[in-house]
Order: sequence, then C-alpha cells, then structure tokens
Amino acid sequence: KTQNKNIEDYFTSSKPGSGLDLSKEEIKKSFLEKLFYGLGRIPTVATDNDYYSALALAVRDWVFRQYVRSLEEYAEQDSRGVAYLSAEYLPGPHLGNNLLNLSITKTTREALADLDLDLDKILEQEVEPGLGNGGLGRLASCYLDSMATLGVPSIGYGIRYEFGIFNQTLKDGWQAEVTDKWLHYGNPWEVVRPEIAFEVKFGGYTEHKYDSNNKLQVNWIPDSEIRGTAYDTPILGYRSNGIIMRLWSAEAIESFDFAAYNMGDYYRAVEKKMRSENITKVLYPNDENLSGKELRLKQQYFFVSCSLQDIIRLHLLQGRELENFHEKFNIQLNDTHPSIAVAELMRILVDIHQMEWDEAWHVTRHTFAYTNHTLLPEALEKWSVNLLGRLLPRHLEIIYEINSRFLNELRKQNFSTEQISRMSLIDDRGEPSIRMAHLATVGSHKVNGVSALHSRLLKSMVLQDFAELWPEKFTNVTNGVAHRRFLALSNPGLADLITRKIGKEWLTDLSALRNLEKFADDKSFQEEWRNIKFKNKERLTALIEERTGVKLDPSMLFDIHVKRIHEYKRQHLKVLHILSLYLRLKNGKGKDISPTSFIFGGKAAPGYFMAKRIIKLITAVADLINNDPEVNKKLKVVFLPNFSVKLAQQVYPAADLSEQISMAGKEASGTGNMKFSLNGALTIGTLDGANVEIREEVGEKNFFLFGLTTEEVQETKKAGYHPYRIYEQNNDLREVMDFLISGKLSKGDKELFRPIYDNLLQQDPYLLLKDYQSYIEAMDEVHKTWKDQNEWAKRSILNVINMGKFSSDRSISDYCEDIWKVETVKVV
Ligand code: AZC
Repeated sequence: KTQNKNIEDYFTSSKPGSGLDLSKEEIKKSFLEKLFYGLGRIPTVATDNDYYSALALAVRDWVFRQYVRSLEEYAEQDSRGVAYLSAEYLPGPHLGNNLLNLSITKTTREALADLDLDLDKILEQEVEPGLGNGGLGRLASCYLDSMATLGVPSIGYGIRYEFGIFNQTLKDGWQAEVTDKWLHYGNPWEVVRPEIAFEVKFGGYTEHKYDSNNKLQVNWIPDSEIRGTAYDTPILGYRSNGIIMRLWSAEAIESFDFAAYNMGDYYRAVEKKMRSENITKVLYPNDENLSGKELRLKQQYFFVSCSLQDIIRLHLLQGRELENFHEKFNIQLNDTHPSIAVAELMRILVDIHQMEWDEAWHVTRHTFAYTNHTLLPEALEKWSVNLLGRLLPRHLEIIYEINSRFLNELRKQNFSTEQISRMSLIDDRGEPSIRMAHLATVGSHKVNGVSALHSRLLKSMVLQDFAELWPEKFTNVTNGVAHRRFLALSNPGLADLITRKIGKEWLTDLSALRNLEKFADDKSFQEEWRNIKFKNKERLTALIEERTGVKLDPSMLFDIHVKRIHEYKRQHLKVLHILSLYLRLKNGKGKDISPTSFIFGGKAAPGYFMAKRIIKLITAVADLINNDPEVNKKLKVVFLPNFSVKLAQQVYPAADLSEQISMAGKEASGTGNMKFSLNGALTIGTLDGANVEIREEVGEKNFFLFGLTTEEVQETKKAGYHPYRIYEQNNDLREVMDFLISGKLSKGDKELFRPIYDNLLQQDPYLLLKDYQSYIEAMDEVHKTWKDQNEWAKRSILNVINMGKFSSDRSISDYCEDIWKVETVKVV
C-alpha cells in the first residue's frame, strides 16, 4: 500500500481519465512518442515490427487506464472476487481486439494513414501467445474477455511458457513441429512485476511434532526451491473494465550456486539456474491425453502455489481474516490441471496459518469450484502416489487425510465397499495413483460440465457416485465464445451489415441479433449477406494459395473441418466422404455433387501416431484430387498448416459448412461449432456436446443432423460391435476403404495407410463405419440444399441470428449467478 500522501492526492484529484474514444491527434502523438522515446527509434530505421510495438505500447497505456479505474471501483465496492486458474490460455492477437474494445479502430486507421502507415499491415506483425492446446485454453481467454466486459472483479492466473504450442509445418505431407518463439521480438503487452514473486518448494520430507499446546505441527523440509515471478497482461472488456491475466515465470532463487562458482566450476554454477527455469520452458502439447510426466506436475504445482500465495496476499492486504477467505474469493479450477490447489490451500491454512483442520476444510471446499472438460478416460488426470509423494510429500499426506475422512463419511452413510473403492481419491488397482477429478470434486462446492449433454453424462458416468451423494453440487454451464473477437473483429463486413440494420446493441447483448429476423426472407438482404461471405472466401482463398500453393475457387462450397486432430473428432470420417465423392466422379456418377473445397486444419499431439497419420492421409488425398483434371473442377482439398487463433479469425468467416462430426458422447462441448454458426456457416453434426443446443436454437431445419445418439453408441458397443460386417454389407464403403490400401494414394505403397484401415476394420472405437452411411446421406442433402442459394442464405441468416445463447457473456453471467455469487461492477 502506498503511504505517499502526495501521490495519493494526485491520483484522487486527477482521477485516471477514460481510455476510450481517443481522438486522432491523441493517438498519433502517443504512437510517435512510443516509437521515438519508448523504443528509441528514428524514422529512417523503424521497421514494421517497431510500428507494431509502438502502437501496442500506446494502446497498453489506455488499457491500463481502464484497469486502474476498475480496481478503484472494486476497492470501493468491497466486491467478492474470482480467481480463474488455468494452465492454458489462447488469447490470440491483442492489438485489434483492444482497439475494438476502446472503440478506436477507425480513428487509429486514420491516424496511421496520416503517417503513411497501414493499420492492417501493422496488425499482421503480432505473434500470438500460443499458451494453450485448443478448446480449453481458448475458452479461458473468452472468459477473461467476458469477465472484463461484464465487470466481474477477477484475475486470470496461469503459466508464462517461454515456448508455447509448437508451430506446425508440413514436410512431404507429414506434420513437422517447429519451436514457437513467441517472445523473440519481445512482448509489448506484458509488464513484469518483480515485486510480486513467490517461492515454491519441491521434494524433501516432512517432520511431525507436537507443540507446547499439544497441537500437531507439520514442517515440510524441501530439497529445492524456486521463485515464480508475475508477468501481467491487461485484458480489456468492451468499452468497460480491464482485468489482469497474471502468468508466472520460474527462475532460480540464487542465480548462481556460489559454492560451485568459487571452486571455478562456472558451468555447474549456472546449471542449477537453468534447471529451475525449465519448469516454465514449454507447454505440453497434448490435448485430451495426459503425459504423466514429472515436469508437468511441477508446472501445475508451481503455478497453483504462486497463485494461491498471491490471492492470500491480496486478502490479507485488505486487513481480512483467513476464516472469511471463501466469502471474498472464488477460485475456479479450469479442469483438473490446477486441482492440486485443494491440497495446497489446506497446507497453507493448516500448516502455515495454524487453522484447525475442520475449519480449513470448510474454507477450502467453499472456495473452489471445478469445471470438467472431458469424459475421455485417457484424459482424466492421475498422478502416481510415488511421483506425487516424491515431489510434494506434504501434499500426499494431506490428500490421504482428506481421503480417509471422506471415506469414513461414506462408511457412516452405508455406502458399499465397491462404491467406496470407486469413489476413493486413491486408485489402488495397479500402481497406486491419485484421481485428480475426485480430489477436485470433493474439494469444491460446485462441479460443472460444459454443455447440457456433457453435464448430464458427467453425472451419469464419470462422477456418478458423487452426483448421487451431492446432487446439489452438480450443475451445467454451457460454453460460449467471445463474439466481439469472433464476429465484430474477424468478420467486419458482416458486423457492419448487422450494425447498419439493428444498431450496436448486439455487441453487448448477442441475443439482440434476433432483431434481424425480419430480414431472413428479404432477397436483397440475402444478396448482401452472400456477397459478404463471398468476399471473405476470396480473402481466405488468397491466404491459402500463399501458404499452400493450392488455388481454390471461392464460388465453391467451403466445407471446413478445423480443430485438434483426434480420432474421436473423426477427421478421417470426412476423408472417407471425400473419397466416396472422388470415386463417384471417377465412376461417372457424380452429377449431383456440388463443387466443393474441403479445408482442414489442426495440430496433432507430436506423439500421437494415428493423428499424425490422419494428417498424412489428408495431404495424400489432397495431392491426388487437386492434380487430377477429371475431378479437380468439382473437388479441391487442402490442409492449411498451423491452425491458431489468428488463422481461425480468417477461417470461420469464410465457411459455408461447419464439420462437427465427433462420435456422440465424446466432444464435451466444442466451441468452434459456435464460432462457425456465428459467422453464418451451416453445421453438419452429430448430437454431441453443444451441437445439441445449437440445433435447438437455430432450428432443426437449419442443421444437418446425422449419426448415432450417445445412447445408441452405448448400446452398439454393449451389443458387441463388428465393423467388418458393415464393410462387407456396404459396397460403396468397401470400395472407399479398399482404396486406402490400394497404393493409389501413396505412390504404390500399400502399407502407408494400413494402420488406419486395420484400425477401422478391426476396432473402429469411434464408430466411423457405423455412422458412415448416415453421414453420406446427410452430405448429399447438403449438396442438394447448396444448389438453392437463396435457401442456403436464409438458413445461414437464421443460424447467426439465433446465436445469442452462445456468447461467453452469457456463460460468465451463469457462472456469476449459479457458482460464484458475485455482483458485477462496470466502470462504463
Ligand atoms: C476441450 C473439449 O474437448 C471441448 O469439447 C470443449 O469445448 C473445450 O474443452 C472447452 O470446454 N478440452 C480440451 O481442450 N482439453 C484439453 C486438455 O486441452
């Protein structure tokens, strides 16, 4: 707290002014000052990247203004706050979004034009922070955007990975990974806060002693300690508050090991420092699959420990008692990645602040809430007791204590032995391990899934026993997306049309899009709508040609499948469909096919054999089709490398058809599905995740449905599934499957795609063959509908105007009401 009266007086009397709606002259002046005196550049040597950095620094000042104003307001209101704990964030480029939220995009463009600079070229310079894998990380960033916009007193905590998600390139059609050096040219958005730094312990052992009051004291004597330093990035809401994304970076406590140094061993002296800094070096590139690696657990504990120490510091700074901690703070666990926080908060309260166990447990359970993002068994985190005990010996004891008390409760309530062993935090079958989802569930007051279907399945499958024990604990919050970034910013043509017709209300209330309903049948409106889509497709066509050399025709149907590559997401089902069209054309039976460009994008986990082979399959099919003059007037296939938020912003606005074809019961929600619809794509999809709710909102007629339901999937598997029989019975499918191993896709190599072929014929765990026919028929319906362009435009309009539910503003309001019980405080 500052004790400096002069500074306080200055602050109070000059009250930070708004950062919004700046004038052209103000923008120009700040930009040039940052360029000259912030970066020390003279005009003759300034590069595009310097222009970008100068503008970013100027904008950051205005964003910080809004942040400071928000903090003042929160302090005055004594608000209850939210800490969002997430191991991943995918913010996307900041500059354009901040300009939008400050409402100065147009003025900035003019200011720069006066200086003969082009805003678009400058925006292009930004390297996005790839601090996440996919949906989960992007969701966290959408939520920060909405928390800022709605005025939720909040802070997002995470890890400042030095290397984010790898950059994907293609080599001979295979994915190749290249290190992501996002910090190479510096990062103008962050501010390092060396004074906000905490020490984090690892390893060693514990000592148990009774003090003079006969109270047990546990002392953890670690064998190493490292420091986490805060790096703050301000996140601005739309004409509203600013909040902070606080990312922790690891460093050695002593830069040098002086003992070694004095003995002349300089290298060994530096080695320890390097080893400590490894913790935040690199993001694990697995989505939906745990790595079980020690370094990963270290990353999790490291950021959790720093964050909790920071939250407690903030709480105590305000002169509060820890007994009321839960009344002032909600901590949201974004999946189980930060779930060690349950044990860590107990340790801090009991060991450090001497709170009684029962009271500490009360505080802990009322502080945390847990969001589950997956039902995939291979993605449910477990840590071996051995590893956890070695790295965090005190936490293991605490987890055992939580577990023993919990199991005793169950015994008192006459739960069966079987149920008790299912619910235990420790899995004793095989190598003993900790079930992190159970720890998170037991340690939280609310548990939510991310779509209606997923939340239901969570209760009936993965956490069934817990849902029976504590039905009131379980709830649903359907995911949402930051519609300002994914519509206003990335589809300016459409945004402009919408605003011209119904005003700007939709920017802060997406359900206002319903006011467009009266235009759905209006032919001239439909035509404008189509022209905008066409222009977006032209832009994407140019980008794809530049990146891949493949030239698409923007008048074709753009059929797009972008997301992480995973068998459950069934990119290979899309490939089977493409091959079926290819064979139809080759057999002279393709007259009903509407000319289509198939666009794929997404990264595969570097160690995921099948996913990588699926990428190779896509590129092989692309080579075959694009180079065959007999078919390439009607079909084009392209794999667009290195899918990212930046690319996504150009892809969604150009889509006609959105592929959401996971096997029912596997995709927890999906958020790409929402972004596509929001930009006027129609969806072909299964009844999985949020598809179910999207279909409800946009109307059955405006959604191409196919495939088994979750229940049918379960029945099919229970009855014993034999994919080979389907292959035998369906001639078209057989022809497509056999084509995979014909060598025609692989210069005669019949073995290249055999692993995919064998997997589908022998196991087919995601039921591609079972859903194949239904998918083909739905796709035929798509091609038929496309021929009526007015009808297509109408359905596209109906998709967009019914997207109100899927704004992340709505999701965050749900969290506020149902889980966090916080009041929002807006500064504008
Ligand atoms: C994803 C789910 O697969 C996706 O369905 C959901 O929309 C998204 O979370 C947000 O809730 N899960 C992940 O991305 N998981 C990891 C570990 O990356």
